[in-house]
Amino acid sequence: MTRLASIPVSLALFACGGGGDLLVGEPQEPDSGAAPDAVDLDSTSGDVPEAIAEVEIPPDPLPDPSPGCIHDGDCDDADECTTDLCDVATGSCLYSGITCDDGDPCTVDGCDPASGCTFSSLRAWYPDGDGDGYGRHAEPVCSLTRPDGHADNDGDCCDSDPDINPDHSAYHSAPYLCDPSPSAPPSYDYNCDGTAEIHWTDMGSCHLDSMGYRCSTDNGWINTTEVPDCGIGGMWLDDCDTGIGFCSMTSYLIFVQECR
Ligand SMILES: [Ca+2]
Ligand SMILES: [Ca+2]
Ligand SMILES: [Ca+2]
Repeated sequence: MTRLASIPVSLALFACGGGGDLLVGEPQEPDSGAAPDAVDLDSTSGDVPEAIAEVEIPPDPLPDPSPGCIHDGDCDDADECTTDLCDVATGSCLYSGITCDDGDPCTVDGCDPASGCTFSSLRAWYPDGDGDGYGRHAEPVCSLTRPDGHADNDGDCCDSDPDINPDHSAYHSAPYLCDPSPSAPPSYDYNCDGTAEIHWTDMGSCHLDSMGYRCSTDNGWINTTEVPDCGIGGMWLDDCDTGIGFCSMTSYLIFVQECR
């Protein structure tokens, strides 16, 4: 009977006999006295059996041990909320949390690992004593919603008079005193922009045209070289008239400079 054998990968070719016989098998001790097992490949079919090899595959070599960090740049935990440091002595990375504080009492300080410190704003609210919608300059209250008696700005320069605020448009010939700050000097800054804006700034004059026939009037301050300051009175040219070859004032008003 023809035998097929599973053999190690190392095959030994013993003989290539005549008559076309091909004997393949494991080497045998020559003095064993026993005929070696052989595979007679002189089969009637002529096919050569396929040898089955059992090969032991050695394991992959172990990766090189990590050399550890050498400098801070070797350490990165991909967290923007930590400071990445290398302990050179041990080769170990150290990650410590950062402090996020913008010093603004009206923000909530936080940290996003992807982007770092975050400061979400609360709104600042200022006390509004006269209820005109404008708060006075003072320490704000920080809140998402408006507390009673507060405004979202500090633009009121007199928080005891609801008529004095940035919306005020009229000019006045007399200053105001703001309670409860009697020590503050009188002010013409009715619209709280920090300045006393003068209302009447034109200088007056009468003009005769080049032909000498027509007289025109530039209304404004006369008999002075400077525009009067707030609350200061003066002559205000009202009208001019034409004579023969001349142009002269015919009327004037007494104005008191207004400011706001
Ligand atoms: Ca106010
Ligand atoms: Ca006011
Ligand atoms: Ca003003």
